Amino acid sequence: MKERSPDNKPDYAQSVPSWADLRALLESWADELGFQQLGVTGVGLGEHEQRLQQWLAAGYHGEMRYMAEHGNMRSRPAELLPGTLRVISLRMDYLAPDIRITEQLNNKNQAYISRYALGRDYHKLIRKRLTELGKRLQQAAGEMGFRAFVDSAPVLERALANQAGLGWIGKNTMLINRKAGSYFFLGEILTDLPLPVDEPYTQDHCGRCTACLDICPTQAFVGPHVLDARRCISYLTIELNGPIPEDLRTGIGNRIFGCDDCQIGCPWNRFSKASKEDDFTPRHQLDKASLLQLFAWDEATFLHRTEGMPIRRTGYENWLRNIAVALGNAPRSLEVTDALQRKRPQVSVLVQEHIDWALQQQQNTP
Ligand code: B12
Ligand code: SF4
Ligand code: SF4
Repeated sequence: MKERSPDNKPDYAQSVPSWADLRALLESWADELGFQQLGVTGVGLGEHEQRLQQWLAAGYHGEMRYMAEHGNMRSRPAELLPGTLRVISLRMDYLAPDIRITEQLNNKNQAYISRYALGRDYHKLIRKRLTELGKRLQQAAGEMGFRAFVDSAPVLERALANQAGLGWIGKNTMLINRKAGSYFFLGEILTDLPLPVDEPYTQDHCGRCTACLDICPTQAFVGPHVLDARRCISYLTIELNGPIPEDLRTGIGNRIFGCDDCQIGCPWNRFSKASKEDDFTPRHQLDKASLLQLFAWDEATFLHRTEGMPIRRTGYENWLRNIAVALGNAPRSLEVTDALQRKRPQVSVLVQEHIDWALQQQQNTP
C-alpha cells in the first residue's frame, strides 16, 4: 500500500485518501450500517491483561472454559490474527422502543427475558455489517487485511472499547457511554491498516454510586469492577448446564434468560437510546409473556419460535429448568402447582429436580 503523509494531507498519489478522509468515510459507513459509535485502538491492552488473569485465577469464570483457553490471546489481538495493528471497536444499541422493563420484572407471574435477547440473534447481524464495513475500508485503503468479530471470539471486547475511547468500564463491569448508557453490543474489526488511534477513555463517571452492586439479586459482585460469574443470573440461566445451585434459585426471581438489573439500576441508562433495528424488536410478544404460557411450550414449539434468536442457545432443557425455578418463585397458586405437576412426567431428571424444588417453594409460600 502507498504511504500516507502523517500530517493528513492528501498524498503524492491523488488516489490514496488521507487518514482523515479514511476516518470520515469509516464513520459515515458505520452510521449507514447501523452502528452508533466507533473508535480505533492499538493492540496493547495494558492492565486489562493482568485483570483478566486475576479473574481467571480466582475461578470466577466457572464452567465457561472457553474463557481460560487460548493463553494470552484474549488480551492480545495480534495473537488471534497475526499482523493485526489496529482494532476498530464499534457499538450498536439494542434496546427496542416501548419496552416496559420494570413492569415485566416486577410481576412475578410474568417471564423476564433480558432485553438483548428478545429479538433476532445479534451475532450474525453484526458480523455481517462489520464485514461489509471492513470490505468498504479495504476498497478505499487499498491493500488491507481484516477480520470481524462479535462476542464469540477470544478478545476482551469491553477493554478494547475502553481503549478505543467508547466509554468507561463501570463498577457493574459494563462498558458505559455517557450519552448512551450500556444497552449496546460491541463488535470489532481487527486490521493491519495502521489507522491513527483514538485516546483511551480514562474518566470514570461512577463516582460514589454503588447502585449496581447493591441491586444485584444474587450478590454476584465481589467488589466494584469484579463479577463472580458463577453467581450471575446471566451465567446461571444461559451458560450453565446442569443444576442451578439451590442457594441462588430464589434470587433468580422471574428472570428466565439473562438479567439486566445492574443496568436497570444504573443512572447512566437514563440516556440509553432506542434501537433503530427492526431485528431487535421482540418476537412472539416475549416481552409480555407469562411464565405459564412459556412453560406450556413443547420442544417443537420452543425450537420453532426461538429460531434465529439468542434464546435458542440455552436449549429446551435449560429453558424448562429456568422457568421451573421462576415458577417456584411465583406467588402461590393452584394454576402454578398444577402446571408443574403436569409437566413433571414429561421432562428429564434435571428438570424434575427443579420442578420438585419449585413445588416445595410453592408449598412454603404463605
Ligand atoms: C463471559 C461473558 C459474560 C459472562 C461474564 C461477565 C463478565 N463480567 O465477565 C456472563 C455470562 C456472566 C455475562 C453476562 C452478561 N453479558 Co457478557 N460477555 C462475556 C464475554 C464473552 C467475555 C467477557 C470477559 O472477557 N470477561 C472477563 C472479565 C475479566 O472481564 P470483565 O468482567 O469485563 O472485567 C474487566 C473490568 O471489569 C476490569 N477491571 C477489573 N478491575 C478493575 C478496576 C478498575 C478501576 C477498572 C477501570 C476496571 C477493572 O478488568 C476486566 C478486564 O478489562 C463478552 C464478549 C467478549 N468477547 O468480550 C460478553 C459481553 C461482555 N457481554 C455483554 C452483555 C450484553 C452481557 C449481559 C448484559 C447479558 C444479559 N443481559 O444477561 C450480562 C451482563 C453481566 C455483567 N454485569 O457483566 C456485552 C457487553 C456490552 C457492554 N456494553 O459492556 C459483551 C461485550 C458482548 C458483546 N459483544 O456485546 N457475560
Ligand atoms: S446481570 Fe444480574 S445477576 Fe448478573 S451481575 Fe448484573 S444484576 Fe447481578
Ligand atoms: S450503577 Fe452506578 S456504580 Fe454501577 S455502573 Fe452505573 S454509575 Fe457506576
